[in-house]
Amino acid sequence: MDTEEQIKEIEDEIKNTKYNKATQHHIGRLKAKLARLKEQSEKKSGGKGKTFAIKKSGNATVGLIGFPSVGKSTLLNKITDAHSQIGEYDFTTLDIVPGIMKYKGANIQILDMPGMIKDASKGKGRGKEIISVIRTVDLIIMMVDVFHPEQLNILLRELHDAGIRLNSKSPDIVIRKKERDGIRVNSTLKLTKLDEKMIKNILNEYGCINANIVIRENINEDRLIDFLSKNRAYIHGFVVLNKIDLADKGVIKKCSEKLKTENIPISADKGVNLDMLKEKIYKKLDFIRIYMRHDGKTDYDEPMIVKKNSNVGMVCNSIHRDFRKKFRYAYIWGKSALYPGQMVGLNHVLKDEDVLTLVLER
Ligand SMILES: Nc1nc2c(ncn2[C@@H]2O[C@H](COP(=O)(O)OP(=O)(O)O)[C@@H](O)[C@H]2O)c(=O)[nH]1
Ligand SMILES: [Mg+2]
Repeated sequence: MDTEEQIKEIEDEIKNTKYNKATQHHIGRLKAKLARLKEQSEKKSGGKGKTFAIKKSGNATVGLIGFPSVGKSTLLNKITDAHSQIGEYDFTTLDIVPGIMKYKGANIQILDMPGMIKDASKGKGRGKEIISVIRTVDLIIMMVDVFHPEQLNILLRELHDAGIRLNSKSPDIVIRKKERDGIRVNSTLKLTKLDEKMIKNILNEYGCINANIVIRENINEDRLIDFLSKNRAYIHGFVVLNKIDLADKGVIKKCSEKLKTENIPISADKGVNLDMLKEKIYKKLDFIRIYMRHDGKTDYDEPMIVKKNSNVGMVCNSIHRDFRKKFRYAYIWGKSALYPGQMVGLNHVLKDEDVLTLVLER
């Protein structure tokens, strides 16, 4: 039996087994096995086939996904400098088209992805290639047709099956492997969703026999498996409802309520709510502003825009490749400084509105 057949068999078994006290440990183990097999199958197919070569640029990258013809390319053309082909038939956009949106001093790269369809994560419609790019973005926008709110569940499922965990943090767990003594579980709070036996079963499935594990949230088996899997990506995302120019208020409201994910109604074609959308993208990306100071003068007009929790080294990188090589030290004023004009190195983590002077080798 090849890997794909094994995956199918286990998926069927999970679907057909009633979850109760008697079966829960077995199901937990099956889920872990399934995650392992999927990892293997991904590794195998990873080498084959074309991948999209997307050059990242700008201060952050946003992936725009959705069914064919929901209006992704129309939106990209409206809010960025790109010229993506727009079609009245499906699958106009066969490659990923990047565009840059300039907003509040930030250059935000937006990727118009080929239409996502059901089973993309299994490789349909170049799904695997698309997904490998989505994993690397900073924010995901899911575009849904206002008359088809059901599209969202399919997109969410595809992302989930591809190991992308939307709007959640990586599990708060620490594992330390050791030589013997089996698995010892410590938790800082009461675990109500899984017991020690389940934890051990799942760890064993991942080849972990001797380890101390510290769990700091009330996890279930799925979160534990997420933690142990290597291919998980934790990314923020929200929904845009497009083509609201065609719908009356009642339809829009109903659609918006139906979606449990945060959403914003727009018309890409007629340009409705696009400023609101830009502001939301900017806010979600969580940028900070760094004012550069040279020769005793601070440039307050054009801050450097970098991602939250960036350090001095990352700022160097975003100015010029050579800056990091030539870096000697930096001076810092503002919220991240212990005192004004503190001398710091490349690893110093910056805060919003810090003032920074870089001292380089000549
Ligand atoms: N009425 C209306 N039509 C739109 C809107 N956005 C896109 N369209 C139309 O929908 C079709 C598909 O658009 P396109 O951007 O190519 O979709 P994509 O496949 O998601 O990239 C085109 O005919 C667009 O003109 C919108 O906000 N309102
Ligand atoms: Mg398109």
